[in-house]
Amino acid sequence: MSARLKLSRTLAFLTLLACLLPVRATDLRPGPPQRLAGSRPNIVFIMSDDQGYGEMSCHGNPILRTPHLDRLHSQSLRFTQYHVSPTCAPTRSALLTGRHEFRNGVTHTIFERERLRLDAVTLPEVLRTAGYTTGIFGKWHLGDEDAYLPEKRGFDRVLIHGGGGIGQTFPGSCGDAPGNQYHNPALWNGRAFEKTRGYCTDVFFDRAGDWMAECGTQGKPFFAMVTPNAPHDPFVIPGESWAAPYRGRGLSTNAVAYYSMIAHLDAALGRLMARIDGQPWGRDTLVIFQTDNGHSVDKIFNAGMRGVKGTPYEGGIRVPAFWRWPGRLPAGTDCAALTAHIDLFPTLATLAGVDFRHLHRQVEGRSLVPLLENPQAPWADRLLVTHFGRWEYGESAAAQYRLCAIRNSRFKLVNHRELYDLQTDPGESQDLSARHPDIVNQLQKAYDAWWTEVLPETEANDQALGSYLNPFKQRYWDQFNLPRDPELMSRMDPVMKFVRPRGR
Ligand SMILES: [Ca+2]
Repeated sequence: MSARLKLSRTLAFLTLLACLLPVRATDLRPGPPQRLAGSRPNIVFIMSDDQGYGEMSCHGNPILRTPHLDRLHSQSLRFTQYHVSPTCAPTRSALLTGRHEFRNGVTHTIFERERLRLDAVTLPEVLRTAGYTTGIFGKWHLGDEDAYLPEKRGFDRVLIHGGGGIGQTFPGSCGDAPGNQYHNPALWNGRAFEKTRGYCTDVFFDRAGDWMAECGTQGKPFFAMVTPNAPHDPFVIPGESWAAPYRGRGLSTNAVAYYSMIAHLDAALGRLMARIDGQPWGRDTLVIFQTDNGHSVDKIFNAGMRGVKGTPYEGGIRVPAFWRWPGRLPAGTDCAALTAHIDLFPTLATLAGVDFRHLHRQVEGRSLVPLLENPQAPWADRLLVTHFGRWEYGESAAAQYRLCAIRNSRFKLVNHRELYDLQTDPGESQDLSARHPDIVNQLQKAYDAWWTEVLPETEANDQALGSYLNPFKQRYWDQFNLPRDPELMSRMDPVMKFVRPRGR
């Protein structure tokens, strides 16, 4: 029996097992009369960076104030059990391809292991076949070499920083323009760098809004990805007035700055929403807000969840997901079906009316359209796998059971040994593995089969030797005819990727 067949049989058994368990009541009320498939809305997809589920007042944060996110929340259909990967590039690759990041070769956020493999078909490429114009404003983080840039992966309009964050430098290809900062960053527009003015979040939101207004007047549907790097570290306060409300509240210095960055992002989001709502095409526009992983600042409000960014616990991977489309989606409604980032691709392709059946080997996610039409619609149970990745070079085998999880809508197996019942214990505090050895065993088998199947997909990027200069720095130095900085160059030697930390 092939590994794929074994895996599919194991998954079928587990799905049956899950269906026999009391998952949730099913309401079969009919959905709204308008069908959504092929309705071709404009799509504005907004994703902040390292903002967790708890970083908004509508989710109970006792300190942070986010009036515009709260308003969007009240206007949206919310997927309350929506899961992403534990870190940045992995989530982005899954969103853009509809499959787990490891199948994209993405197992890290640096070291060429953030590169989205070139034979993957991306969401904007598919949307373009349906007549969409596509744009990205913010963080890309799926490869900085020429062939990997968003203008080569389906985006018509580009305004991005390099690497995983503004100003970063890593060995090999991952890194941003030299000397870049959160204020007044130089950004890549697909042809050259533009020296922008203002705080990065404002630049991304406002330029996205300008572009949408252009698209809206042309009567062509558009797909805009607005992916600010905030509130990812470094924690740079946008201005003292944003930080002042959070001082003297018992927060760490980092937490004050972190909250100030989110409050500021909330205002930028509000400005963009006002622009959308002020346009005649606004009602034909689907706005989606989510974040890319849990928060990175420890010891702050976390909505009752365990873990932070980089962990397989819910605090690392369960994030907000708001879908707003006036008159077409129910407002102020929660949907608790088990959903994930891999569902975005098939959902948006379906809304755009694209036939993507030829991509059945790529797309693992499910269309959420039945849930958009009726949040109580039947939703078969499923298995989702999480793995942190980031093993040291050559040590993937040892990482098999490190910071990983496999789950259905009720049970979650963490690190191959801890079992949690998420329906009764969303804080993952009581290990039930001794009580349910049969469920542990089945989930372990499914996980092992998955690991065996996906690991070979990760090797090309693991083995790749990156460039000797970060391409973003090289382009910047060339464009502005600047001398190369020897100190920065010493930090880009790609061979460092293969050097294990001392003491190991
Ligand atoms: Ca992130």
